[in-house]
Amino acid sequence: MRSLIVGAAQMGPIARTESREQVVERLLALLRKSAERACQLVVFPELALTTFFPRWYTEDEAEMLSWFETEMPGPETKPLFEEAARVGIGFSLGYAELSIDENGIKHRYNTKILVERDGSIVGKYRKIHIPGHEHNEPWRPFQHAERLYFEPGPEGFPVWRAFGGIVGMAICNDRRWPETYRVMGLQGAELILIGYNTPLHYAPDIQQNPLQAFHNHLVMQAGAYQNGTWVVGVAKGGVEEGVESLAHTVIIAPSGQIVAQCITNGDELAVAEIDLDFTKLYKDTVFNCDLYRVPEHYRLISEQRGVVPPPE
Ligand code: CDT
Repeated sequence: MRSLIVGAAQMGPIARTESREQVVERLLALLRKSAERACQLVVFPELALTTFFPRWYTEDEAEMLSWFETEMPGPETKPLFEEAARVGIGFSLGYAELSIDENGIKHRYNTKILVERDGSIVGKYRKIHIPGHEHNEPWRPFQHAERLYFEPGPEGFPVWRAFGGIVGMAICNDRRWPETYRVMGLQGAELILIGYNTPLHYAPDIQQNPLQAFHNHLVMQAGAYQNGTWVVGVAKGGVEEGVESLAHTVIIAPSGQIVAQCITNGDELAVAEIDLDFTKLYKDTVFNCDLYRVPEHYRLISEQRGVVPPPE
């Protein structure tokens, strides 16, 4: 048995006025709870240092960049890294990243990092499936302008050897796309860490609103089962700046079963001891990819973007 005790550190709302220091205090409280429960790895949500700012459209670059981190750790996040290393707990943290390339061009990413128990960053994932819209859409009760704030990550879906296993990451809307899990599954992922901010109100089709919790679990349970991997899905939930977001944080086994979950909309820790060897039961049997996959019949998945129906 390759045992790992994992904490899913759900967060309640973060107010627009809440400072990074105040948010880091909340993260530290969750980290200390994780230590009390012997966690070796704790997973925080998407954009865990700020309110979910894509709900506001802006054309003011300074206002936009005020939500982004230029270094990690920076002065406000350093206490989290230090305390995690002191208590020997690794963590995964979502935040908005401003990166400046060798030509001086600014890139804005929706990013998630994996930090080992000694405080070193072992991996960085930048969100690929950027949902919502780029332009102001005043007909909506609130905006979901992620396509204004973020460009898709250029590095695909890497996995890392860490915490005694093979670990990957994904961010929010990524979890709805089966390709996300499969690309990591084909690299042997045994544990996929996901953070999300999911408003209950989906403006393009409000019939989906009451199904948000169902769809959330449906996609992550399917991704876990079909790839024989553990999945940890962590929400920032509750009513944030007037917008209600889904909670329903979960830890899911390679069988697709939920083994731990949060029951509130606020800061809460769900814990499970997971056996990374349990992945073999699925990876070596029903989802033995070497034996059963037929990639020559899957070419459309990577060659084509949209749907092309047959001629009339
Ligand atoms: N943060 C994020 O990716 N949220 C989306 C909302 C739905 S699309 C507007 C999600 O997939 O949950």
